[in-house]
Amino acid sequence: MIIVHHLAASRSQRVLWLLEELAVPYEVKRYERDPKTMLAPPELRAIHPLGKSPVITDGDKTIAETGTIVEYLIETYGAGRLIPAAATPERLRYNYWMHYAEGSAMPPLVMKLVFSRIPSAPQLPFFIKPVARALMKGVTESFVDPQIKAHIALWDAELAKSAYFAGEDLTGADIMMSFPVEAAGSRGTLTPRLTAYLTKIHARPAYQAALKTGGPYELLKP
Ligand SMILES: N[C@@H](CCC(=O)N[C@@H](CS)C(=O)NCC(=O)O)C(=O)O
Repeated sequence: MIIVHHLAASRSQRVLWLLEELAVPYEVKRYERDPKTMLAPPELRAIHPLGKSPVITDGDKTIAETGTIVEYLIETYGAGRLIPAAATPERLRYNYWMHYAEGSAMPPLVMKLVFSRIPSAPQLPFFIKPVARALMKGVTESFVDPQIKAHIALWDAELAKSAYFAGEDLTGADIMMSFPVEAAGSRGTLTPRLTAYLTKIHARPAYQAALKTGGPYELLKP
């Protein structure tokens, strides 16, 4: 039985969604975030040394990193589903978005969240807080926000070409991209096309079933 080590309101929601799309049985072990730091609890380090989520175990295998998990599940249990045929233009798009989601899209979104929290960090002396606030605001407005805007424009242009990120069918690339699109949505304004895309994937029975097994899913906001 596959066990998903699932951190509340996190990237691991994608893994539950994928397992529901593939109709593969799984168990969820849910971990709650520390309410002050919002970090994962130390028990997760017993599963994988970094203590991040998602991690899955499948028999004697322990697999971390969402992209690796998504590729593993599709290769092992997909029987050709959710992946375009090899050596097609769609397969290249699939590979690109599969790796881009965590490699390029998430860093500025995480930066925005972290920078927004620095000025209120309890460790910061009170007289530093206004300076930190001004600094973080400056960096966010001059560097992070323009990057996020460029990423959003890239997603919008891709979805102008086809219904999903790697062609006319839902694939693992959409499962990977769902989190950056949701995270960008919770940090600012998406285009109408991206909003419609989110509405479409959220309406899928497998997405809804994953919400039930994963528990409340409200993304952290800056
Ligand atoms: N690139 C990794 C990122 C893993 C990651 O940062 N997960 C977050 C959940 S959104 C986490 O565990 N945060 C809690 C912590 O860092 O303690 C992946 O996609 O698996």
